[in-house]
Amino acid sequence: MARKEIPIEELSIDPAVIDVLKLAKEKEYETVWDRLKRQSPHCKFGVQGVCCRNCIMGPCRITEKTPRGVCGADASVIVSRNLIRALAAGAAAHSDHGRAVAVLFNEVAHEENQDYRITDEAKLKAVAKRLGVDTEKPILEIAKEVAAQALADFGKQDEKALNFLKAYAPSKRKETWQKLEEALFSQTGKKMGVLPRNIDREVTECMHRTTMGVDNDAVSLLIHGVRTALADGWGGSLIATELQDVLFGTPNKKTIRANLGVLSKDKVNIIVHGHEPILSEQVVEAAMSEEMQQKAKQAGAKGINVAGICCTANEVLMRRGVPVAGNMIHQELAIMTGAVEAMVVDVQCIFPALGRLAKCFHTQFISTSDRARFPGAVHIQFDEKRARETARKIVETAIEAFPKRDKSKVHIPGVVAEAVVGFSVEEILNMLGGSPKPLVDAILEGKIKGVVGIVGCNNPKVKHDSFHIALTKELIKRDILVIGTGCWAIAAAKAGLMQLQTQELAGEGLKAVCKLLEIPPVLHMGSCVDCSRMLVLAGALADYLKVDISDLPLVGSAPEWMTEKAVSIGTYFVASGVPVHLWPAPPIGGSPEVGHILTETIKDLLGGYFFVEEDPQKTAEIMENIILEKRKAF
Ligand code: BF8
Ligand code: SF4
Repeated sequence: MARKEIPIEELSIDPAVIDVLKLAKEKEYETVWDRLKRQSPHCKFGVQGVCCRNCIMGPCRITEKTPRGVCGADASVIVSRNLIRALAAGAAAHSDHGRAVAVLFNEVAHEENQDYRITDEAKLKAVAKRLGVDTEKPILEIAKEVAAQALADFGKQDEKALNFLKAYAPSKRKETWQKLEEALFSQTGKKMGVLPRNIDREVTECMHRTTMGVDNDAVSLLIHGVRTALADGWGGSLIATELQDVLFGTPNKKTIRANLGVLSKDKVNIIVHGHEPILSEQVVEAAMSEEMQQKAKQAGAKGINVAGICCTANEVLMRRGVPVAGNMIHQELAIMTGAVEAMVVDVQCIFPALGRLAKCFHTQFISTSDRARFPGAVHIQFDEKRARETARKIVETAIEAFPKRDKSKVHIPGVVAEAVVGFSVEEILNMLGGSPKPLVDAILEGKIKGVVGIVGCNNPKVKHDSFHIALTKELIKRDILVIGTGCWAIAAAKAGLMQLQTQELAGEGLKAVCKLLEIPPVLHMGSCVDCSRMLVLAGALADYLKVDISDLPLVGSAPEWMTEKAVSIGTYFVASGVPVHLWPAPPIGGSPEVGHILTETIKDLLGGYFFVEEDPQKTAEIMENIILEKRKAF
């Protein structure tokens, strides 16, 4: 049955989205929802994860009548192989981003790049201290050693755990992983590694194991998935976050504006979209320069306005207070406002559909990464060694497009919300007076029952932002502090949940704590690689209390998730001891065995586990029950 026509009002809870969707319908601009409708109903083998294309004897599809593929692989093997391939892709995306930062940081340390510099020496010293690097040396010497350890995590060939994981993961959790490796060996006689050795190696090994005729044991495959996810969370993503902070500054509290209304009707609008601040920081810098502002004025504009979309938005809003035009689903809608001169993209979560759409407007759709090409895009290769020059060229291209703007097509919804953002772990500890004690006390006293971390995405299968917002409101009402990243954070900012007034929506205990600290009960912790900030915060609480993360009243969630990166994030939270909620359901329905392992068996092995729930109210209820249960053990 084809997906039925859904009224526009039912597609999103965001009034700016509804406004532009009405325009899209009138002008017949194609959107992600139109394409979803045409793709529906989705192939049920794909939905259940039982389609295998890993060799050319197939493709094979598992049904009751055909329980094995041509090679003999059953549903459990196929489902687990597909799952960890997706996980490997997600871990690779985050980690390739992390590598780019590590390589650049290494160049800066060796004075091989003049366009970037070390902005936050205090953070560099803190990272160095964790890694066991002597911090009494000159700053560039410290940087060189930190860079060497980061790069080694992508390339070392020994069997030891990642340098960053060893330096950052809390003690009890490291013991848990170590013991699990030993227990798996003594119970099964099979060696199954949990501690990641090298980020690239674990991803490569996922691909190797899942190729035809290699690993055909669901448990062994899934345990390697855990190892790969840990290489992302306590490796690639963490390296990205920490070294970006060193290069661009550690975020602190600030107020920003969010939603399509941040676009300006009389300035050159540049949208930075994608993920890597290596690019967006330079574009923001160039756009702010007097020279470029003057050029914009010569072109008839009142100046230049930069706004973000997706995680790039989160990076520049956390550090620079740049406004955010929206989350993942806003990317097409932003162009439809007719007011965007340039949509500048790098990698991840960028619709290839943008090229065709941009052609209906004066918008320059500019791709910049050698890893990411798009049909219909103008490519301006971003070269870190000539970063300033390239950024200037990008901004000039946007300025040149301004006179071509068709004023009759401009339609900017007047929807904007303010949000207090910038909650890095450092900023949170700073507000707490330097120690996690006040937060721990508030939790022990029950003023804050627990903490829920929410991540990512938008998915047109779910009413846009609806799960994010309903769940967040329900949790703060129950005195549960909500922290998070990615497109969830943008949803919360747009919905006004990151304003101080939101304290009034929180339960009495949480409200009192937030008033004291002058923070909203909903904390923006950054982009998706910054999920590592949540791990570090959990680790700090665990080490402070001398317990394991799995003992803490913490729960994770990825409502509205869509990307393979979320598979990796969810798994590294589970592997770090946190129960994780998912909606939509992951493609594992074809194997009850895999479902059981991920929702039950894994609890005893790692303390964390997955659960799936479609209803936000029920999800909040389940989360509260998990939290209350964990609190009993305190
Ligand atoms: O890394 S939340 S839709 S933008 S994947 Fe993508 Fe999901 Fe948004 Fe950022 Ni994260
Ligand atoms: Fe089919 Fe096995 Fe080949 Fe997969 S690996 S396509 S199940 S024969």
